[in-house]
Amino acid sequence: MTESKKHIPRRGLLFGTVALAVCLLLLAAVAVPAPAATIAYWQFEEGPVDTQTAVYQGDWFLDSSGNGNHMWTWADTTAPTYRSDVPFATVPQTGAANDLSLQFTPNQDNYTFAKPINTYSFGQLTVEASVKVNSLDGYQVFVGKDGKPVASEAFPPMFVKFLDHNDLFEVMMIDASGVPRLTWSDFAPTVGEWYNLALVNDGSTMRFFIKGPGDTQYVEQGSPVAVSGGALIDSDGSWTVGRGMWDNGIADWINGSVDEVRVSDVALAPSEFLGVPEPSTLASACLGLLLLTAVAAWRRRS
Ligand SMILES: [Ca+2]
Ligand SMILES: [Ca+2]
Repeated sequence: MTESKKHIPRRGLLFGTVALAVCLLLLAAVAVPAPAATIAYWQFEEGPVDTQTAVYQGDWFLDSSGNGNHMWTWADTTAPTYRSDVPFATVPQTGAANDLSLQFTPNQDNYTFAKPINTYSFGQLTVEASVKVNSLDGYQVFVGKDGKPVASEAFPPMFVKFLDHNDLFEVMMIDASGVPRLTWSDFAPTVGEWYNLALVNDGSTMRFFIKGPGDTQYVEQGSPVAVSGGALIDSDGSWTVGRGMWDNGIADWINGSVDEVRVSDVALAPSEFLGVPEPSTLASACLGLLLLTAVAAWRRRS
């Protein structure tokens, strides 16, 4: 056996050991069971495409979390339209097909009428939504919660919003101490493009992330905001898609599209957001690499 041939298996062994160690670390990270965190998840897949629902004031916009937080719309004129225009054809985090989104024009909305989520107490809270604006005019709330829980404030409990005056995204939660906490995007969205938004609050800090066109990851916006007493003030108003509230009146209808709205009662990590592949996908790729390494080592020996 020549000197070089003796070294090949050692190099292979070293590489294989390092690969195994990395894979074991990855698997250990993903083997931790995920908490039962999803309180509502509206995917808007009911369809059919290019139609408004004919079901009013009845559960139609389905919550796939299993918690029964389905939404309804008030009347034929308030129903949004299903479109095949989606932020992604497959949800990166779950691998689920995503065929449809909802397109809204002003005065169209859906909401959780008398559903459990309305009174759910959020010590921590993550709100995710994929959104698109068709106009930079008007204040537009993609996802909101109805009410006016603090008498001295015009704010509702929560919103994910587009601001007319500076064309930025704005997110707000009134924390459990009764103080509205706000932060903003670092950029103005482009009309007609999808943005994947995530508002995360662990009960002491609120953070805002966006994955926009061309981004491979979510990018944090602004700076973390300190909150006090818990993520969200308790209230009993509906969760809304397509409009919000201001000073206890319905307001801020959108001219745009919304898809994949998920509400969680934990502060999700950016690796857990809907718009990125879940870590177990990486672990699978790692195992594949390990297998290839083993096969290559076996071939060199034989
Ligand atoms: Ca969808
Ligand atoms: Ca504007």
